[in-house]
Amino acid sequence: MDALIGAAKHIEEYYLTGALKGNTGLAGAINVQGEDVFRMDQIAQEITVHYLKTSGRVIHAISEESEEIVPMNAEGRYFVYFDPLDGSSNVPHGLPVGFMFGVARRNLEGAEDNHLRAGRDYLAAGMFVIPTGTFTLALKDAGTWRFHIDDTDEFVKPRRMILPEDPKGWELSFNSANRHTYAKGIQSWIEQNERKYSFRYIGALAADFHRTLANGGMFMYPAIVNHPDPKKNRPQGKLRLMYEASVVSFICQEAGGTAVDESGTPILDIQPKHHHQRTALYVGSKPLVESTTKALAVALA
Ligand code: FBP
Repeated sequence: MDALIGAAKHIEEYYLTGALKGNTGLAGAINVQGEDVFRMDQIAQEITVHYLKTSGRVIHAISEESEEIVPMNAEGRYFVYFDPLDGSSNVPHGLPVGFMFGVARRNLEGAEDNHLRAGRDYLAAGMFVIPTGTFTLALKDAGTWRFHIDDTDEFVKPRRMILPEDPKGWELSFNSANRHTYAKGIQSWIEQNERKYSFRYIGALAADFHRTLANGGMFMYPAIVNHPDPKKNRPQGKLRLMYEASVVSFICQEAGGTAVDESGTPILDIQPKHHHQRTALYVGSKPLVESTTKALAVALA
């Protein structure tokens, strides 16, 4: 955990001085996801790999910014799945981005097991919202806790995070520009529900979910199945399962919430077939998430 915290602090330092040092631009490369890579993505990746390797505790890692699995320490005991800088579209503006991670233990007893773990097998998951100095950490069967950085650069004052049950303060978070490309069931769900809740969208999963966790409600990135240009459809979803969706779903579950994919399958039960596998995501307060699953099922019936 010290390595992850050290990496996050270092990334935040670079992010805070990004504009001054000219690091907010594109790096002129395309990543495995087919996206333009920002210089800050590369910096965050290099910093994280350095800290995890130096810890000596990690056997290998999976990162959004690395096509292949990143080998680390043969004697390592943990797998780490991370997105070193989530919400890249916010980088040029110095707006909130996230450093997200999930941790699973290597199987020391039995045969060498594969690293493709379902979120349910994670031991811990967390996210730093940069540059806000907040760290949210969930530990298996031990809840979700939010820490704040103090003036000695230490994360302190852990506060237990439980999703508020009172729907009065709940919020909805999704890219409204995509609404007409969603499945009919979700389009009608939005029409029936959007006036009941405030709408908030920062464009970075870590930052948007950070709010959802505090105020309740739901963040969703549904499958895109009705795009006027069929080539732009994304029936498998946009967000990545192992280092984005499973991370916020693990954190949400430990805070009393839930998360599902387009078919209503719990995100934490999805066994990854590939380390950059994508998924649709509905995460947040149980009543809202479950009502989207019903709406999707009704529309399909
Ligand atoms: P990366 O920036 O790490 O690729 O993450 C994907 C992401 O930026 C999420 O953080 C965010 O929720 C979503 O994509 C925003 O997508 P869009 O710009 O389509 O709303």
